[in-house]
Amino acid sequence: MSSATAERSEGSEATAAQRLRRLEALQRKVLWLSSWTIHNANHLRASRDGLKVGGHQASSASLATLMTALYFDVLRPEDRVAVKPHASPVFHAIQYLLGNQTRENLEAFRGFGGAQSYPSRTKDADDVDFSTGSVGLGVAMTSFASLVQDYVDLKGLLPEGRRTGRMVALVGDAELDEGNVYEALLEGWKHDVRNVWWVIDYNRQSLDSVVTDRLFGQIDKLFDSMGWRVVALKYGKKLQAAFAEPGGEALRRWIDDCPNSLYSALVFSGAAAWRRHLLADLGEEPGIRDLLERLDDEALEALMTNLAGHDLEAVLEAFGSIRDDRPTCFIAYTIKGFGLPFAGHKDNHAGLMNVEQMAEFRRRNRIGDGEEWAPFAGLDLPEEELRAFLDRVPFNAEGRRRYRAEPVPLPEAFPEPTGASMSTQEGFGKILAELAREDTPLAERLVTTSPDVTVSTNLGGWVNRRGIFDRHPREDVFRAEKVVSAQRWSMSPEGQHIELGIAENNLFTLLAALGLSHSLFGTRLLPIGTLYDPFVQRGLDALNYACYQDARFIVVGTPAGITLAPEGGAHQSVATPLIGMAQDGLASFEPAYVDELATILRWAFDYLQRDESHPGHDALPGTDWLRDAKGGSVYLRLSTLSLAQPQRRLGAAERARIITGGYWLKQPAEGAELAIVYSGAVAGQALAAWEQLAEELPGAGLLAVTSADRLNAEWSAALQARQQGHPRAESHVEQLLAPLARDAALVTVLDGHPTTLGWLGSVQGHRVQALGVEHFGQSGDVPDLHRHYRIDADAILDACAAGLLARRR
Ligand SMILES: Cc1ncc(C[n+]2csc(CCOP(=O)(O)OP(=O)(O)O)c2C)c(N)n1
Ligand SMILES: [Mg+2]
Repeated sequence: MSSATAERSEGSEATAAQRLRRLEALQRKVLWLSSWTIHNANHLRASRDGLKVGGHQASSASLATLMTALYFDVLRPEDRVAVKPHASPVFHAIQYLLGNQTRENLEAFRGFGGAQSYPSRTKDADDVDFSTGSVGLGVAMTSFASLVQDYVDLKGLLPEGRRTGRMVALVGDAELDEGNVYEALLEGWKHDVRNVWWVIDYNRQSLDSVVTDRLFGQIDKLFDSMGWRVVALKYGKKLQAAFAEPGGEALRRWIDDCPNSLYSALVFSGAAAWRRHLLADLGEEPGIRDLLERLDDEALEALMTNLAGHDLEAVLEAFGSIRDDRPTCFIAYTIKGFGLPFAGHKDNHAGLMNVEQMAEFRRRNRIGDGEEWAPFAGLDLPEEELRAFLDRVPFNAEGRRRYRAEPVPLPEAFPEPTGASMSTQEGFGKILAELAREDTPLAERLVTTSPDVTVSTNLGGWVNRRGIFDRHPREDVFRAEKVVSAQRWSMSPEGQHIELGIAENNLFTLLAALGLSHSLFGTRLLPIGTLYDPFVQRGLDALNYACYQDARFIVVGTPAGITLAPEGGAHQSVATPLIGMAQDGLASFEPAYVDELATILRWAFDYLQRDESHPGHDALPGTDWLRDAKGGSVYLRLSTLSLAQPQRRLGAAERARIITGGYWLKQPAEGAELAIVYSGAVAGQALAAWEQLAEELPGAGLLAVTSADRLNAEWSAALQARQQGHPRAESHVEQLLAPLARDAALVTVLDGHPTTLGWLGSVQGHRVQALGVEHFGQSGDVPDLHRHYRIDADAILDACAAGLLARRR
């Protein structure tokens, strides 16, 4: 070796040692800050409601080392991370040290407007990549985010100079009990996802208890069989060294065989308990007594708890060893509560250090009074050195990592399929097939996905023209073999439909990832997902998760309701209109006619792309209840029942009313005694009833509700505005119902739960007869079922009679 090379290698070794010391110092600080943040929230903020504030010191401690290594060394700005929900305090502490989080927010942890209990894209200020909270969902999200990254990258849609990154999940070991994780794993395998890291915080504890020993052998195999690399991070450097000494092999075997529960109990109990068990079990092994005599209590504890997940050097080595894009699962052995007084105790999940324990912890960390939030207090290294190190952290090098993307321009009008009779589902298919023909910016950014119901939800025409996305080109074998089929399913990186297996959780998680592409990757996508409406409930938590993160997508539930007659009870959705109304971040529509649908779709693509900079609508001061300014996602509940289409050309004002949620299909006379109100596919029945009634009651109205959700939201907003001193605030639905007599009867009807429209009576104080479906479905044909559930024209007329009668009483 030349002397210059020797010097250089000595130099770089010195640097590696320095790096380790700095990271060790920061790790201590991260553990202190995360523990203190929780302590402060529970003990130093005055409680006004007697509720425990909570927070998870033990779960946080478990990940302090791994997150220190990742954020301060391994991660790059293009990487995206889902942090285990209960390690939120560690995340906030790290961002605080990096200058991205304020002390005020930490002091207000779990308080109103403060740092969030669980990392939140929408509510936290410190650059959260993926929200977490409902366990398992953040994990799956990383796999789908990677699929979306490939989708935009392989199409050349990433903005100039932007690099692809790793999608990293920091996973609590008990999260692996959630089925959605395996649904995502399998789907990821089918799509050959790359660049995913799942770092499992294997502390062998969940909320209630210690995880079964036999589990992890299986999990290891499972990842392996899905094509993942599995890296076990089991023993730290101290233990590795001890294993090389006399008696080391026996010691290793003993730890390997130690049941999870016993190991956890000994971690909690400390040195005397370790000694007792080791002597009893290994006392006769050469070298063990020596070892036990040589080590004082502190050293023995440090050795026996030296799992790799708390050994920075071992962690850095493991992360550093990965240089390709193969999905990798790190099983990192850790200790729940590591470094804290309740380490290893099975009941520590929600445990908090008491005041005495915190005083001791403070002493060990050399934190003086008033220095609790000081970033460098109590550390062995000079402040300037650490500051300089933090200034050069690669992850933070480009500042905030959230992107914006310009909205995709939309055509002025949308295709409006014509035909005397059509269902909304058929109309949807035709509109998409029509959009697929043209090379517009909209068609380029549109991406569809469906869990094995692509054809039966009418996406076939779109897919035939735009193809299926696959990282690798694959031919359509049936087509190559000249088997006649209406479906052309060629697969390539250019394809614009992502075909999923039957797993609605995956559909909504993928929509979450596609719908955040503008923010995660700087490329705007306009995603549409389709599924059978009853199975919205199957994916509901993932839908909620997608909306909570403010992902932007259109979800189409079709077919819907009992109008899916022969399919029977389990396939007939009842509650979904209420879900659509109650789900925040989701504007729901149930159009009856195809021109309404085209109007709504055109608007939806615009609504999807709005953000705070949108001028919005200022009719209702003091509230953004309707989200018109900031936008959101859209849910369309569509039907396969063909309806005679009105022959009309909608004007701008009519279109605006469709978007606001309702319009008079038949205008009532001033002072009318009765109106029929309908939503969706029962339009035909409502119209038939109205026509019969019109002979006797010529002034009766027929109100089409295209969105109970938006009508209701705007009404709520108007009420709130008036409560807050804006007397002129008024909503569309109030204006709609104003012409009716004050004591008019309303008969509402839809193929779904009657409460969806029943509230309309409160708007002007009208009496309501609310028709709809309240019980599980039946198989049958549509006339049978409409009659059975009392949503046919006859039942509507009965309700009108009852309504008029009640009025006269
Ligand atoms: C879907 C869901 N169910 C239940 C909970 C409540 N819960 C929060 S943490 C937890 C156990 C987590 O254990 P693990 O993932 O091993 O994390 P650790 O705290 O051990 O690091 C449970 C059941 C939740 N957050 N989400
Ligand atoms: Mg655990």
